[in-house]
Amino acid sequence: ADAPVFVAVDLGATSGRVMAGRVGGPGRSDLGALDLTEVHRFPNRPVRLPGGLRWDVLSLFQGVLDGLGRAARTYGDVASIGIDSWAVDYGLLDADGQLLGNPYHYRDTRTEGVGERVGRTVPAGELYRITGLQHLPFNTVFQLAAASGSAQLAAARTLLMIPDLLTNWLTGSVGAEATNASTTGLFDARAGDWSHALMGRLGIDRSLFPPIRRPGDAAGTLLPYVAAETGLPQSTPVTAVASHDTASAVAAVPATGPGFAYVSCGTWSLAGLELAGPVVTEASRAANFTNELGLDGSYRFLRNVMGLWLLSESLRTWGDRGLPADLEPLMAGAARSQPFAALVDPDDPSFLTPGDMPARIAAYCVRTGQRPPTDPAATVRCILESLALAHRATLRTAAELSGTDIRVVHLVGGGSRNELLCQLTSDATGLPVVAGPAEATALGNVLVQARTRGLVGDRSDMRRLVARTQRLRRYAPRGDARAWSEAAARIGLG
Ligand code: LRH
Repeated sequence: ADAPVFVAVDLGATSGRVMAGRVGGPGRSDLGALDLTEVHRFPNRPVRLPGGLRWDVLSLFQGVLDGLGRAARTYGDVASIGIDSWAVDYGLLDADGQLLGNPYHYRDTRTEGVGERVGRTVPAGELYRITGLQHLPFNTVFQLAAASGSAQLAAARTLLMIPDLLTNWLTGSVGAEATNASTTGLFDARAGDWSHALMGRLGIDRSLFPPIRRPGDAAGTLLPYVAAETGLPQSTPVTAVASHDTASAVAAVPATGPGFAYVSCGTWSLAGLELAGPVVTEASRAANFTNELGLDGSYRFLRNVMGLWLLSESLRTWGDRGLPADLEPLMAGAARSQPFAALVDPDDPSFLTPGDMPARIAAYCVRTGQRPPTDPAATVRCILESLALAHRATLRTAAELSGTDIRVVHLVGGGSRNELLCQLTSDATGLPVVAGPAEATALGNVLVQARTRGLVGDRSDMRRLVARTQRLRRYAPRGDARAWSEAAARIGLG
């Protein structure tokens, strides 16, 4: 018989993917095998309504069903299905279990200034000591505070994070997967469970939050209408994976020893370390480092860097204007552009919401006394060098705050395909960079499912398997370390 097929549904901010993964199994190498095939890919296009920016969650679910249908036609049965997506966003269900409206997009502006308001009830330092979470304006706790008093929230009986919502539509089961729950700002990082005390103080109804389930837990089998629509047997199990995409990605980082840092690079660059326990010192709060729950009780000590969002929003803007917006020639142009001509702090709040990114970058440059980039290729150069500088600053701070030595940087996710970004990250950090796999998130999703069948062991086993089977690229630091230090100082990332 062939190795069992595991289906990973991975929803990102710009596209959704349904992937089929095979792990080990009879007739395959004793050393273990791991391969991943894309079954279906569909766009994720948020929609602006009078009430704000929303996810088109119905079209995402249709994309999932289409992908499952294709998997059924290609493979017959599948061993199990797992769903992961971006963090912090949620859908609300009414007393009949029906979705109340389209989930808000975390880039919606309704949370502006809400963090400060919440801080008057629970001071930021206290919130941090309980949740270990970095302050991001869109953390679920702030979204709920922004929604306070709304008719929708009043009618809500259940809150489901995006992967849990789609799991509910596939199986009818209701649960809250732990890694994603840890990004809400309502989760006790040390206890590994919802903080009912915090909910009470903030006037958030604790009965909205379903019981926690852990990666590897069963999450039900397909409802009859899903089986009919996809052609998969009704008995097909859905498995809770590390449903926060970053948790799945870091689980599949192909590190083969200690002393590694990672940059999970896509729409965001999540840059940091994996630790055995949370670091919730005043210094880590001041540096805005987060402690998100990872697989098997590990912690991701990291900071969100604005990531390739700066590039994708720029490409979108140029495309809308009829300017050349093909990535390849722009990357070639960026590689030839003058180094360090213009630099930005990628985490400047002006870059967070959708809009004309090249104009915002130019405005940042003017504001900081720099000559703005003169053409799209120079803008791309500015974005990539600035990201490399933010990776450098973030990893240095992570090492300092946790007392760890970094020997190698693993750059995973879609950004690992960007050779210039990988090289610049190596140059800026002065460290070797191992790039890939680009689909680390889907691999992490598959591996957690495979583990429930005993096909792979603990985290280090998973990582060795990824390292042995996936194509990786290595970059060594080049260039002038002093020039990078000076560049970092120019934008306050020194
Ligand atoms: C990356 C990610 C990240 C969160 C952000 C909202 O996709 O999950 O870890 O901070 O989306």
